[in-house]
Amino acid sequence: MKSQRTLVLIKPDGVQRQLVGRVIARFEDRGLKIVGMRLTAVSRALAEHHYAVHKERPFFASLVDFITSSPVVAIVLEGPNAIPVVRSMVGATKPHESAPGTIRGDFALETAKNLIHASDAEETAAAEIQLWFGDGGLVGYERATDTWILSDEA
Ligand code: FUP
Repeated sequence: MKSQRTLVLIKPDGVQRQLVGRVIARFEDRGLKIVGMRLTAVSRALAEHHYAVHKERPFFASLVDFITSSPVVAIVLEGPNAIPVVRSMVGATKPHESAPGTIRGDFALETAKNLIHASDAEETAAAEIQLWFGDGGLVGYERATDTWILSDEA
């Protein structure tokens, strides 16, 4: 078991549809710890950097337009295997392939409005957390519930 941190973005559609609380509640219910969180407008530069891997894809411009169109909530979650755990809770990229019970499978219908982003690997998580929160933007702390959620080795 490996303690990991991962970046989640509740994208403009999630904020506008007032689903922020319900999405965060799923992660809290699972036992993941919030170690960073902020509501923020997204500059084009930040959006282009975040989605740089998709720069050559035909949907890149609309992806950047969309994520800069309205605020997002950026969150860093911590916990054992947090990266794959959160990805599995988020569901497949295309909502028609997302299983019911996942966030996209329960709340989204279109790939371009699939509500949420989550880091997909350790290297991307580290880079994305640095990009969105920089140095010193996170808060590590003990929760009273940690002993009931985490094993002693965590
Ligand atoms: P994911 O990691 O599940 O968010 O998926 P990707 O990194 O592959 O895609 C990032 C975003 O690009 C998606 F959330 C939506 C957008 N996208 C499209 O609009 N069309 C596609 O075919 C693939 C992705």
